[in-house]
Amino acid sequence: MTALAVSGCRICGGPVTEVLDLGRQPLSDAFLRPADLAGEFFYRLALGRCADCTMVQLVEEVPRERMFHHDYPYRSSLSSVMRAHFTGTGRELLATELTRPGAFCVELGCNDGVMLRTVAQAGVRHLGFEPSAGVAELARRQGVRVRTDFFEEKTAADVLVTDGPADVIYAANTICHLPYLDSVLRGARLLLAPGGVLVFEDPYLDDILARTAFDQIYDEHFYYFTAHSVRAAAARFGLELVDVRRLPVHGGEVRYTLAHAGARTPSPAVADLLRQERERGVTGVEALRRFAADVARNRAELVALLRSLKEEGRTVAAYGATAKSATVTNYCGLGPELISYVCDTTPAKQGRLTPGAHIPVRPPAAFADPYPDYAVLFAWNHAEEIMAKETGFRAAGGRWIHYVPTVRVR
Ligand code: DWN
Ligand code: SAH
Ligand code: ZN
Repeated sequence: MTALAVSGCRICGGPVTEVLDLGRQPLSDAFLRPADLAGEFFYRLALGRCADCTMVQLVEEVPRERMFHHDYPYRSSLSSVMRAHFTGTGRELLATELTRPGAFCVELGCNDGVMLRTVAQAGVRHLGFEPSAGVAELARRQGVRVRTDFFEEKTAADVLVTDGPADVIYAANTICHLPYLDSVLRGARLLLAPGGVLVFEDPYLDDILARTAFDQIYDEHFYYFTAHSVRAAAARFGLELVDVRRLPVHGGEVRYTLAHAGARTPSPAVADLLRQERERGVTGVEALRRFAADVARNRAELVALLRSLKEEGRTVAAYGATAKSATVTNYCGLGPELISYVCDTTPAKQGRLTPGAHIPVRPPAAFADPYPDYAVLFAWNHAEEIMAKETGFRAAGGRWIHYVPTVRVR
């Protein structure tokens, strides 16, 4: 199973112009044991834009089974901010869309049950799709009903037979992971009740560009949505964009709501965001070219800083073995000689080496033992939560290195 070069837009078949090449990259969530080093998988990470529907997407597709399997390490519940976000989301769905007796909620990428446990605890009918068996099992332990499988047209059709139509299909940080979005949207249309909604939230292209957050680009993130590109994709499959809401999580996301075409009146927020996107030029190719220049500058500055700290004999570690950091370390060529180790709370990442760069991952307890002089904040999207826990680092004279939106030492 090698990566597939995509010929044309995965949604509409239109011509895709490549705008940013981030080079040869490993699987972003494949944390290695020493024995795995020989067989490491690589693909070419590059971003393209469809000239016809404006969808920004990767130009190579990694087979889904290579990314999402029983050892997939990411656990949504390890951040208290994200737990609160998803508890709030569950309560909101219960209060707005899941009110009729017998209402049915399907979640794609339910992970460890961080959102669906709230729906399950309310006694509401639900089903999570989660192909990564390890995290699916954690969700079951939270009382969540899970099918260890990929959602797509075929599996959606099965659920329609076994459970009937869905009032809500919800997905966080999952729809953008699915290159076969055509099949997913066909499946959603099939499974949604006439008045049902597909609600999904993913990193927002405008926030990525505005913050030079190039580390949001990695194998799992196949699409980089805007209201324009989502509206166009939905329309091809009989769905309509009826609401949008900007979210502060993960560095800036948008929650999109799709309904059957003509079933709901779009909220004023949709026209507003479409207008903002036109004004800001987010959907054009120029914004992406500017972004590519920003990314190259960001890399040069980060590499120069880390090399000079090394020459001065400073100790440098990192915090948060994120999927995002695979792009940073491999694009910038940062290995253990520049970043000695990275601390992370995820049990399945600890004691392993980061993909491609092979930086050792240690538990957070190792951070203060002793503190490094500098720490690169790879989990910058969780900055507040991490700063609140790690106040001892700065108190001991330690300094954080940020690279989003610009390289700076704090
Ligand atoms: O889209 C995706 C998002 C939702 O999650 C997936 N494709 C994969 C994953 O991406 P990521 O790894 O970049 O996500 P996070 O949430 O930025 O990862 C944070 C990492 O930092 C985790 O490995 C846990 C760790 N962490 C920590 O060590 N201490 C996190 C917090 C909040 C902490 O206090
Ligand atoms: N919703 C969680 C997890 C996001 S990570 C959160 O926001 O934190 C993306 C998840 O999608 C992974 O757990 C992965 O296993 C799952 N996934 C990948 N392909 C999928 C598919 N076709 N259907 C359902 N889930 C899928
Ligand atoms: Zn297209």
